[in-house]
Amino acid sequence: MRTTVGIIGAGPAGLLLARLLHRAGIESVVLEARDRAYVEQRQRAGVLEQGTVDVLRAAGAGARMDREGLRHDGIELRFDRRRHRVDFPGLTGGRSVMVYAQTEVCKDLIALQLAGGGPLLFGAEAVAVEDVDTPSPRIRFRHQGREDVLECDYVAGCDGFWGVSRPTLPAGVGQVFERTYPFGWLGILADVPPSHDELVYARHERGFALLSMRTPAVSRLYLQVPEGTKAEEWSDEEIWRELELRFETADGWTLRRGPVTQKSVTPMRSYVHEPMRYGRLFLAGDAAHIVPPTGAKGLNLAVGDVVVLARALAHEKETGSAELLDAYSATCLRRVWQAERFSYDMTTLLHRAPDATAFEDRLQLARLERIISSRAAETDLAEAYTGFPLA
Ligand code: RFL
Ligand code: PHB
Repeated sequence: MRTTVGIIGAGPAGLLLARLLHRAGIESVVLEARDRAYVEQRQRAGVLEQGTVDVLRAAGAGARMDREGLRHDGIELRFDRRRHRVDFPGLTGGRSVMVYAQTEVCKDLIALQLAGGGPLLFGAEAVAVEDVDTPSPRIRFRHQGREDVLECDYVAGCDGFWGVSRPTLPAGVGQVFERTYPFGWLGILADVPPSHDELVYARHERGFALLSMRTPAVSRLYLQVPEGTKAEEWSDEEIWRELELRFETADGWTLRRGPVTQKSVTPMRSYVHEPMRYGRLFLAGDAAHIVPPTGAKGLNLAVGDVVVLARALAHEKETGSAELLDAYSATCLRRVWQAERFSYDMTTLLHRAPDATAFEDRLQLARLERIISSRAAETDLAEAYTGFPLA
């Protein structure tokens, strides 16, 4: 098999890249290890930045998002049993975010790809990426019990943190910047209308909690839990009780309970691989970088990367110049590091480390007080949350 761009992974990065390339008249083939149902049901991100929304619309993938997505003009910060709303449009000159689940973004992009894009193979696991430092790289993959080869001009490694692309880089190529956290998130999906119409980020002595949503009838909630916790260790009753404690306010706010339909634990990590390119292999999305979910940036970064990559490939096709491809890594990393910084700040602002001292507790509260009492500090948060320019 032969194509121009071999794309490994049908997460948001790989699917959107295929779509953008198709619209630029560039051929691609997408290889996805898992089956379609798995990709469409894997619960993950929920918040799309304004820039991501604009890109999806321009790519022709915005119709259902515009019908069913929920526009959010703010978030609530909750601490000390008090509530503070951050007004995004008021602070940023009109910007907002969209709550529309990653599962739905993937469903929309898969439907478009299958209806009129290039090949998208499910159950096709890339096992090796070869010759990326030559003009004709190859992807070896397994599909329907057979070994096959995809020959291409470029390889896009969109295969997430655990994929094969990054590990195929020769030892000594590049540098890793990493930080792990001594806690994770226990996330639940519940069949109950969200208890608040905007996301609530709660800082509590018992740990962080987040109220989010999927639809007007489905809530998504998270609890900070110790590293290594298994979801089964928590009964539904214990989860609701703990959420109530952490969200409690002085004004009598109440949390609505409902049947829990899904439960899982996510570890937290900050990670960047530099550079994001080696020869004709371009890493995009989680394959190149991870942020802790507190800043809601992972999916949005993946979108930013593939916009830059698609533009660079189109530029090369039109002008013969590799100038933008050569700048790919540096262009993406500027935005990546801003998201790393913000996600780290939000995480340390709101979570309670197991070894936190009384001094650090007071500092956290002082940082929160600063945000709610200074328009400059609050604007800083609102600008970062609604998104940095796409490049
Ligand atoms: P993905 O989504 O991991 O997709 C990679 C795909 O590659 C496939 N794959 C392979 N295919 C073929 N051959 C191989 N050898 C392969 N190895 C892997 C995998 O099966 C998979 O389908 O990466 P991508 O596209 O870079 O997208 C990144 C996002 O998924 C991720 O950053 C976000 O989900 C992060 N994230 C959030 N991001 C946001 O922007 N806003 C949020 O509100 C938000 N919340 C979250 C999150 C992530 C979470 N978890 C579970 C990590 C909340 C959570 C709980
Ligand atoms: C989600 O809805 O899954 C979600 C929302 C905001 C975050 C992280 C996850 O910061």
